Amino acid sequence: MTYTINSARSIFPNTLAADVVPATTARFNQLSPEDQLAWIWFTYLEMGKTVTIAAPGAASMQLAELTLNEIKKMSFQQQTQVMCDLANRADTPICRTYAIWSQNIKLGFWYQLGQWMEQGIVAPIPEGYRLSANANAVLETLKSLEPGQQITILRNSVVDMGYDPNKLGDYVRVAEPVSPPKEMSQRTQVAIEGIDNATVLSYMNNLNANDFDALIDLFLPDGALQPPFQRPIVGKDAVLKFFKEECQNLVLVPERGVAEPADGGYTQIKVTGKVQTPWFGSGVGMNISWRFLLDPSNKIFFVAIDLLASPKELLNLAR
Ligand code: 45D
Repeated sequence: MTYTINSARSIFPNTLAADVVPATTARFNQLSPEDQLAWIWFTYLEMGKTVTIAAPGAASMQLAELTLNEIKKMSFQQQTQVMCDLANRADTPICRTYAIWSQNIKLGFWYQLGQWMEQGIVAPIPEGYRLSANANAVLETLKSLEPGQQITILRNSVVDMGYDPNKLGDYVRVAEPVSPPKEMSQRTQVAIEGIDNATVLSYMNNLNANDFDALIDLFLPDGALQPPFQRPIVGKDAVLKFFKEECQNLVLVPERGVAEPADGGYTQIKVTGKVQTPWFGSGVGMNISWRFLLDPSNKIFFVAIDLLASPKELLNLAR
């Protein structure tokens, strides 16, 4: 048999992903816009007790600067309206601008607004605001989760805001500039217990070095990558675009894995380990698995990245 992207998605079917993440996001999306904003604020305060968000780089902030300055000059009432519009996915000029930003620019925008809310420059969540019973229940669920799951839910809530990009027609996404890859002398090499496959090791090392051109060469022309809780991104051009827009400065710390022959001379490899995002650095290690399907020439036909249900899953290498 030959593989399709769809059949490749079910290699290593025992892998337990953190389904609580999409489930919690769905509950969050049922809340009113006011409640959503207040919920994010309380979550942000709650998480601030254990982890710190790193300030985004100047280059990415520049891309949101015009909008941020516009908001800074508004009255508290207008500022609150803008934030509610974003949560409401309304059709306004700011919501349309927001819609074409990359994830990191959206996060940087909110990072700045959060700072300004603390400093009294942007309208705060009204003192004494009481979350609805539903919002409270969602907050309690979130508190019980691992930090890696919490930040994923928080990120989801932000990236889904603004006008729906699917309704925009043609547009060009605004993303941070791509920095050059790390100097050879600065690069690190991973070691993965149980894995000596050169493609998998190069995948980790090139992503850690931000060397996206070398990284994409590991893929077949019609190869695909499936990020956590998303549909596969198919084809080299689309995958490369995703790497450049969303994957700078990740730290992959794969720990162990298993490799075995699959149909038609293919090889399937599962690796588990940690991933750190530049937003939280080593403060948050997300428990991740990579499920690779390599063709007979050792190129990547498919790789799925999953956020795991629990640390116990790091040891689950069953086929
Ligand atoms: O509304 O191998 C206020 C891939 C209140 C690539 C606020 C990967 C009001 C291939 C607080 C101001 C990428 C798939 C809002 C690997 C309000 C690959 C602000 C995986 C919104 C391994 C809120 C990478 C703020 C992974 C400031 C798994 C929120 C990466 C900030 C995961 C939230 C990265 C932030 C994650 C969340 C990053 C900064 C989950 C960042 C999350």
